[in-house]
Amino acid sequence: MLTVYGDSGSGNCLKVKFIADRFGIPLKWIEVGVVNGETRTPQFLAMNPAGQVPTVVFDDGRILAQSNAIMLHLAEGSDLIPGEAFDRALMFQWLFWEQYSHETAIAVRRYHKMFLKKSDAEIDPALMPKCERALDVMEGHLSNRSYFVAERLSLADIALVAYTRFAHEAGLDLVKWPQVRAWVIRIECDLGLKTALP
Ligand SMILES: N[C@@H](CCC(=O)N[C@@H](CS)C(=O)NCC(=O)O)C(=O)O
Repeated sequence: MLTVYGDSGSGNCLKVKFIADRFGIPLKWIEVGVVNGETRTPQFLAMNPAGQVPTVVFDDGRILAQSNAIMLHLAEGSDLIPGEAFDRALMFQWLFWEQYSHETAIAVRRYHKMFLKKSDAEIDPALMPKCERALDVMEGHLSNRSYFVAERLSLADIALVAYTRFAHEAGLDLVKWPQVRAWVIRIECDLGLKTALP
């Protein structure tokens, strides 16, 4: 049984659930609230000194953090990781981009708006153009394809959909990015999820 320490409002944490559900990996979810500081308790920090969820514990006691590292481990050898080396590198390209240029904009703006309940005026004004830029990059990439890599579902799509499906909660209307909107619904459907889009 995989034990997942996660906040169910977090796209990073939900990535782990998406993969576990897809492969029928039984999991025990332990809710750890980010807003109320549960990632900063001595007990949690002893498990993950970075103080972040998701953090997973395997049956043998080994601990792993970082959503994309956890997904890669759970999906090892599966069709969610391209077998061909260049396609696999492209998948990594999008996983790294998601963490550096997408999650740091859309997830962060959503967090300030939805979870910290800040008004737009209180949120760093640099975040909105960064969010829009990320969606522009995705829109361009999806203009002539249905999936991010190799025209099939991969971890790149799952990593990127985790927060894109909540873009409206960050203050972005995906109607302005129609290819991205259609792709979100496609990936949610592939994952058996009810759409999160309004
Ligand atoms: N790059 C990490 C980010 C993890 C992360 O920032 N988690 C947030 C919740 S989405 C968290 O635990 N925040 C609490 C904190 O940093 O104190 C991942 O992908 O897992």
